Amino acid sequence: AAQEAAREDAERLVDTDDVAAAFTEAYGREPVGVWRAPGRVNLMGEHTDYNDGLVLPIALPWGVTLALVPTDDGTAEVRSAQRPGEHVRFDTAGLDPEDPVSGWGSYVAGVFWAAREAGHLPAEAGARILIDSDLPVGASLSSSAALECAVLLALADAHGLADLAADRPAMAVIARRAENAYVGAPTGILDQSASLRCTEGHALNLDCRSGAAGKVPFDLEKAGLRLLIIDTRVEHNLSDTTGGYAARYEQCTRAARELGVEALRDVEDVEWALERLDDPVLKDRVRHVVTEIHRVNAAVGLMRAGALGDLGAVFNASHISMRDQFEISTPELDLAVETAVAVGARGARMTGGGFGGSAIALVPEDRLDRVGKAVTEAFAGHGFQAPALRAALPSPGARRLR
Ligand code: GAF
Repeated sequence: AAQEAAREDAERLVDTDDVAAAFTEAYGREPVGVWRAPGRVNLMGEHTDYNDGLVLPIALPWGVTLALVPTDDGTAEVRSAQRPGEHVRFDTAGLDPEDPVSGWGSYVAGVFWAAREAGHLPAEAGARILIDSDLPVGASLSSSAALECAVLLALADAHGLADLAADRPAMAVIARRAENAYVGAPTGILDQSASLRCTEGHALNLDCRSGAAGKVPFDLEKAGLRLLIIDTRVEHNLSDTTGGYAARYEQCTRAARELGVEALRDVEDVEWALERLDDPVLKDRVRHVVTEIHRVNAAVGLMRAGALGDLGAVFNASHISMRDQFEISTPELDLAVETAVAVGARGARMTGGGFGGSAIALVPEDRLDRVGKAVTEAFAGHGFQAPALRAALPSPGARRLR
């Protein structure tokens, strides 16, 4: 019962009217609208995006909801229900990536900066914003991208930037630029694309080089399956430029240079590449990226064939590659994956950037409770803090709610 209560609590969604009402209370006027951008889990294709490769995310039911009023006073004020008392204020024209707004406000300021840099947002465009979220932070479920995308979509709609509002791929590029150049996290295009371009009931088969994307049906209910998200509650931080994420980015770039290819996407024959590299670490990184891109194609093929249960084997292979070749897993993620599979999941893998965060498990409906219970018990047995468990269906991408 406690586990059920914890799951229901984790699945509680922010109410649209509550966000609008909180805005009115904070600013003394009604918002012009309410927007929402979801988090994501990536089903396959990890650390392939910045190698020009393929990814396969779904949007989550959880995300960032915000209410906004556009202004033309060149200032922005932002409040968050999660951080009461912290009022972020900045002049929109004076934003400078060399001296960024600090803390969570930097994601919001970064979007203003990047939208202006791209020539969409006039200098005097400001806003009053109230943010609420039902998406955990640091769980590798893309809370940063959800915040960026919610702000950008709301600005595009409320300031009448019609060209931008009609172009989701262009919006993803701008939201990524906010994160890379303003916040300073060297991430790829996966998370922003997922939040803006995913559709309900489908995974997004995205080619990160061309930006082309296809909708892949992912009908878990028809297949009698559930996607269990196991949040280890070990927080990861991608904006740590000295950390593991940035190191992987650098290693992949170096390997591509040594191989004389534009990006690791261009390696057609993994043995060819391994023969040409000396550094055993770079060999491992290349093996992961090249095989992971093939696993995206394998997963898409199985999904299109309606063979969702068979995805499990591809999940398992991907996890082993991330654990052993790319070295981005943690003891908690490994335990979550191994336990889930041992008690009946069809397959499991860590998802997102790694070094903490969440794993996903493909679980037959009638084994969902058993898997959740076994993972919780295994964590307790290892002295790890209790994981947060959520079952998710592929949900709609970013949208205006009212
Ligand atoms: C993080 C990054 F933000 C993405 O760009 C992507 O590289 C992912 O890790 C790993 O696939 O979410």
